Amino acid sequence: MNHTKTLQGKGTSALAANRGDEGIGLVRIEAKNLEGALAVIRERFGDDAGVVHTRVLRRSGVRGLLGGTSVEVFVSDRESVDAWRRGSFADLQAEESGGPASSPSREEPSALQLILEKVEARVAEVARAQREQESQGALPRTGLSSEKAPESRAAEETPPPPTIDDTGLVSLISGLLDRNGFSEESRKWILEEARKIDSPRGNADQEELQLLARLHVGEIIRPKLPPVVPIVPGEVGRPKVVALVGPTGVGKTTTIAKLASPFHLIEGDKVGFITLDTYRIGAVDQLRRYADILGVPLRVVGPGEKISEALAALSDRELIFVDTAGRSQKDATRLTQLRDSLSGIGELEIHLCLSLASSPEAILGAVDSFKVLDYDCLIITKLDEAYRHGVLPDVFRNAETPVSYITCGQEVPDDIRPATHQALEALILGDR
Ligand SMILES: Nc1nc2c(ncn2[C@@H]2O[C@H](COP(=O)(O)OP(=O)(O)OP(=O)(O)O)[C@@H](O)[C@H]2O)c(=O)[nH]1
Ligand SMILES: [Mg+2]
Repeated sequence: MNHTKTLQGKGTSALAANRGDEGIGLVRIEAKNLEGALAVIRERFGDDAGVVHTRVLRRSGVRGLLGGTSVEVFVSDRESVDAWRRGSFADLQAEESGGPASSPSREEPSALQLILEKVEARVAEVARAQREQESQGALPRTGLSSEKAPESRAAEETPPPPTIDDTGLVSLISGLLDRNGFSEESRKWILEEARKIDSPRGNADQEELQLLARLHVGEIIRPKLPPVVPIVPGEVGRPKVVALVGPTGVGKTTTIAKLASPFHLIEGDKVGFITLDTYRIGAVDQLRRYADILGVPLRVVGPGEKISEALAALSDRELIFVDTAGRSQKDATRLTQLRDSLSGIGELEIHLCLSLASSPEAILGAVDSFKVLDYDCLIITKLDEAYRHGVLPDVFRNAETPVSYITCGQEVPDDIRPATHQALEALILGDR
């Protein structure tokens, strides 16, 4: 099914298995930079490889948070590359020339093309096999016996492979939406779009049909994805102030520690912490422990105290994270108090943390009730604890804000990644 297999190689390079019977023989190489990738290509293929596609990837792990990148190169043998260029993959080539590397729209169409190519090839294969069978095996009909030739009897007993037709594809898409917990509202508009799809005709196995359905849903939801924005530090004297807000226990304090680590330890940015959470017993100690481990100054602002004093004390910082007490999305009074306590900060970026492990009702409730704080961004937390992610299209539609980060475990600082369109799309479709 896959036309490209990647084998993890040594260091930063990962090499792929070569062409299989059914594939087009793409080989994927990932390296720190283009130079490294080309060195691997030369080593493995000499001059016999053609580069089909390159793009810049964000690196995983903590460094990825800071915009660390690697380069992904797809190569194939010259013969295949030439064939592609002559054939329908010319479109893919044209696509490579423009747009940002992280743009999701440049990735999936090629995957879609790959599977459509394969489905078409299979249709041709089946037709050829049928023609051969007809010309070789069929017994002459005598007209005297009602018994059928063995081959034609076998053909009758074997059920035909499923055919791609519009209704079949739509029902597969509907099943996919069900499995991923999409709301009625999301199902409605996605299926409406799905019915407009002009499906390819032909035969395909179940796995191919499922993949096709998934690719189509990806194409439908892609234009509706929110923008993604990482945190960008300010400067000494004018630090960026970022407050994390959200319902209780969604991971605000832990996420601050995860976020602070790469900025402070890797980039050398001057980071500071302020906590407004003197409400929960142990909350200050929790952040203080992280502050001590990281060597980051912490200021605690108690009830009635002025946040401006804490900000003044941290004016030599470039990035200040503000931890806040978890508030129930149903508690309008406390949400208003939280808004008031943040109002003393001049320029402020508010990130609303939403745990995917919560119920869709609780998540959407938070999206709505925290609007009183006029939040700027979403951070999706606890991806690792969630079973289904189909609430996300509703979240994005209702919040109407960008997404900054996704957290996926309890490990500080590793279990966090910057939001990307690819990650959001995969998430909605049930990946982790
Ligand atoms: N599985 C998982 N657990 C997480 C994640 N982020 C945080 N946690 C855990 O969730 C629990 C609560 O995390 P906190 O950071 O204290 O959450 P909080 O939002 O600050 O909580 P309050 O301040 O009480 O509202 C802790 O046990 C964290 O380790 C995540 O991405 N995945
Ligand atoms: Mg907390």
